[in-house]
Amino acid sequence: MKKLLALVIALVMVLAATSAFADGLLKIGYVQVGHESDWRMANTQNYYDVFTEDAGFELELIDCDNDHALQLAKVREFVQKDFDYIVIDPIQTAGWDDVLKEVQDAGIPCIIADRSVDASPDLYTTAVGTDMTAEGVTAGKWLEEYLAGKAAKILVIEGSTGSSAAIGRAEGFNQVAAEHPEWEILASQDGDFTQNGGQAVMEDFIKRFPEFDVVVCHNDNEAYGAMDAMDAAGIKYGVGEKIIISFDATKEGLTRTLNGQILCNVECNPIQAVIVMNVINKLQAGEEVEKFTLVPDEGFCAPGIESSIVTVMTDEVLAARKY
Ligand code: GYE
Repeated sequence: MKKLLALVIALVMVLAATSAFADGLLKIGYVQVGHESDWRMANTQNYYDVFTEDAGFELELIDCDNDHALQLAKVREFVQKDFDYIVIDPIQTAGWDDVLKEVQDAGIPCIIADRSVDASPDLYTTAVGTDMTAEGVTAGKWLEEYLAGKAAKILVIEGSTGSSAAIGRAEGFNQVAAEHPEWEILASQDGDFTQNGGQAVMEDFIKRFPEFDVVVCHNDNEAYGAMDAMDAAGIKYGVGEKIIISFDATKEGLTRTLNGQILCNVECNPIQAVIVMNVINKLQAGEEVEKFTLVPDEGFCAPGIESSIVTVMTDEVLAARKY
């Protein structure tokens, strides 16, 4: 009886194994940050558009809703299920060593996408993403040119605390601010990359700092929230008024740049899935891949502003925007 049972179990296991590979599709597990912003939704859609069955993939994308513990648990689940590749968009930079080691020990190639981790690069296969610090520098340099020596009181609505996107953008902007004693950063607070978060922080700022000149928002959705708060308080923004700087340069964000509401919008390109797919295809072919593949991006400013740092917005630029 025992022998029969063992035989049945063995048979089931063989069948399970064959059916997993019978379709010939590569199993890709993607732990996505969440659904906090338009940028994120565009990034998720891009993965679904690229990692199709026709292209030879079976994609399981998990929306981790900004929950770091859930993200770790889902990576471990992918390991248990023996996925072919694991793609991680890390909610936060910290706390990755153990789980990356587990993925490595299981022999599963691991790609860090979009945001970065604070772990040794030896612990993952490769990374794909933008340079968030450079984005912060671009915003700072644009402001430097625009203010041309004028003093400014600055408020910052940060992205999610502990994320490389927020850390990098703050670092880059602060590098430029450090060269300007006439700039004063009044406050910097987490708006969690959401419209509601941006609005709540701005409402609070308006009460605490009635006099300010610039609001730096770490993404477009926070900027929309900040605009709602300023509208409600009767505060004007645009050329000659309060200055709004934003990041992401989504279609809606650039619409508001073209119409002069957001004066500077630094792009962060969410269309990253093709680059990740190319990396996977190279690894499949046994080729070497770079440790880091940069997704390039650029900055934009409102019409009527001259800039040597960013591109001045036009109808054509907006029309060509895919996300
Ligand atoms: O800027 C923001 C999103 O990680 C670069 O996360 C991304 C950031 C993006 O929620 O809108």
